[in-house]
Amino acid sequence: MNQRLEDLAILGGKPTFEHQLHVGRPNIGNRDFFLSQVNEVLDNRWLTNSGPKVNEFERKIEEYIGVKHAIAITNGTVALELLIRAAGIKGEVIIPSFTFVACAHAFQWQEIKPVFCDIDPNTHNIDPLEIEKHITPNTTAIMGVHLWGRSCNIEVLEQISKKHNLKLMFDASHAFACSYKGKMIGNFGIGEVFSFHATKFFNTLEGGAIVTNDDELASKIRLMKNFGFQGYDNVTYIGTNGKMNEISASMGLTSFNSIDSFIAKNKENYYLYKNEFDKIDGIKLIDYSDSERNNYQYIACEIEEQKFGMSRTELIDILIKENILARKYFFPGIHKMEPYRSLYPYSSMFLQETEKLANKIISFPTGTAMDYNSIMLVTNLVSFIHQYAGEIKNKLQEAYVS
Ligand code: T4K
Repeated sequence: MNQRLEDLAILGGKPTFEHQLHVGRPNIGNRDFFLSQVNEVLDNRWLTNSGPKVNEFERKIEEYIGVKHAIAITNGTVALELLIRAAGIKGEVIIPSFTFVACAHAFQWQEIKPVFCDIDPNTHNIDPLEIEKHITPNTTAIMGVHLWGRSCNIEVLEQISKKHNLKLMFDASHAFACSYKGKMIGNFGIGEVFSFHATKFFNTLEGGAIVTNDDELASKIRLMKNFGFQGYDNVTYIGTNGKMNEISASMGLTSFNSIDSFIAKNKENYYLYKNEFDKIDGIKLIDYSDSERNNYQYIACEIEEQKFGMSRTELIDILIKENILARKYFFPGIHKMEPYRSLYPYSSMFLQETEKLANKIISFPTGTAMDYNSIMLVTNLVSFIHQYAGEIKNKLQEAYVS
């Protein structure tokens, strides 16, 4: 643990961690089970195209979420594109800017205009009170993103979409195994999308799923993810290749076996971080509601520069030198990235809360790769940095000038 300023790696000391700590370090379930599944896949000589592992994985998701249809897809981004296209969303769609860039790409890729709406600073999710000012005659849909796994204000979004005859869909990439008012996420809107990317707490290497209770929409997506084939030689619809392969589904089945322990570990990590960060002025970890099911997969904090003593960016620069790869999810906001910055240059006017949050958010490493000792080292270091923030900044300034 750093006792002196000179011990900080940014000031010439040895990094706290020999190896890098990552925010998205994958959770790996039972290796033997996974390898036995892979062996079965190889023995079957059925590697993709709705094989037995994908079918089993889809039925497991349906059962877990209590939803009628789960369609396993190559990744979360293609899943979004497919749901958007199958639902006939066109023109303009209202989405938050404070999220991962794929949320906008999935629309813009299909020449649908993403219209960026501000967030509620308390929830980090799309602010329902801001939505109506963005509705135009071209608006056809709203997409909420359950950021950090905390659900959007679904009830109010349903009211708004109903009032204006808009489709409502959700990006639930962060919210697998989470609930809203006791009902599992995945049951809302016309459909919802999960990401099972390696960095998600529940992974299929790469992967995603579309879940819906709409039979017609589900059949359409099943066709579209397989080039529109309805049986051999018969294409009935424009489609793409969005199929999950059998090895990814095997990883999904493996992740299912450990899902409770992954969540328990994330929860334990979350409360360790919370306990320590609550003692430090100027750093606030997001809350998860005790009355909902949560996966606790993000240790997302806000840094109040005045109280903490330095900015989020200054803190991250110091942590990276210590081999703690904390991230600025989701800086700077999609509207400030290309092509959106050039296409929609006036978006900033409506995104004050998004911009404020993007400048103070920081995500810390968690998951099964983190243990008690490493979390205590991280939190003690953050506490030390806070305590000596002024001195550290002066020393960095001196080093910069000389
Ligand atoms: N919607 C939302 C709200 C999303 O957050 C995402 C994805 C999507 C849609 C799209 O879903 P997918 O098409 O991805 O299924 C990462 C992930 O790549 C991305 O899936 C995720 N959101 C986003 C929040 O985070 P990057 O650019 O930060 O990834 P990268 O490569 O920097 O990895 C993050 C950290 O994890 C690094 O420190 C390295 C570490 N890592 C990563 C991988 C892949 C490992 O330790 N092992 C690994 O295997 O986007």
